[in-house]
Amino acid sequence: MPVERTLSLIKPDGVERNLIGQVLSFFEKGGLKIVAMKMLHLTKAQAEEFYIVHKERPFYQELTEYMASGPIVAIVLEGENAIAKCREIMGATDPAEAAEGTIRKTFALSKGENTVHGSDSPESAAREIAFFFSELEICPRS
Ligand code: DAT
Ligand code: MG
Repeated sequence: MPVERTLSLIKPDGVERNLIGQVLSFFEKGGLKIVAMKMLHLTKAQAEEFYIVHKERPFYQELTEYMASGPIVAIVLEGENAIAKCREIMGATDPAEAAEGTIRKTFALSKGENTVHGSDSPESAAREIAFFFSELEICPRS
C-alpha cells in the first residue's frame, strides 16, 4: 500500500471541549504519524476558500461560519493508505451513522459540529495540505 499524506482538522467544537489530545490519540493508535501540526483561527473568507467545493451546498454559510467561530488544529498525517485510514478513524459525517469506536461516534455533536475533518482523495489531500503548510513545515517520518 502506498505511503500517503492527508490533512485533518480538529474543528472548533473539538478544541473548545479540550479534545485535542484525545483526537490525536485516535490517529496515533490507528497507526498514522503526525508530520506537521499547528493551531490557528480561520477568518470567514479563509473558511470559505478551504470549503470552496461545497459552495453550492445549502449548509455552506453555516459550515463556514462555524469553522471561523474559534481556533482549530491543522494536522498532516502520514502512513500507508493514510487518506482512507484517517476517514475510517474519523467515522461517518453524521455521528448518528458513525461506527462505534470512531472519533465522530465518540465526540461529534451533530452533522455540522462533527469534531474533525479529513481529506477525501489524493487531489483534495494535496490541495488541503498546501492550504495550511509549506513543504518546510512537514517532517517526513516514513
Ligand atoms: P466530511 O467532513 O465527512 O468529508 P462533507 O465533505 O460531505 O463531509 O461535508 C463537509 C462538512 O460540511 C461536514 O464535515 C459537516 C458539514 N455538513 C455536511 N453535510 C451537512 C448537512 N447536511 N448539514 C449541516 N452540515 C453539513
Ligand atoms: Mg469532505
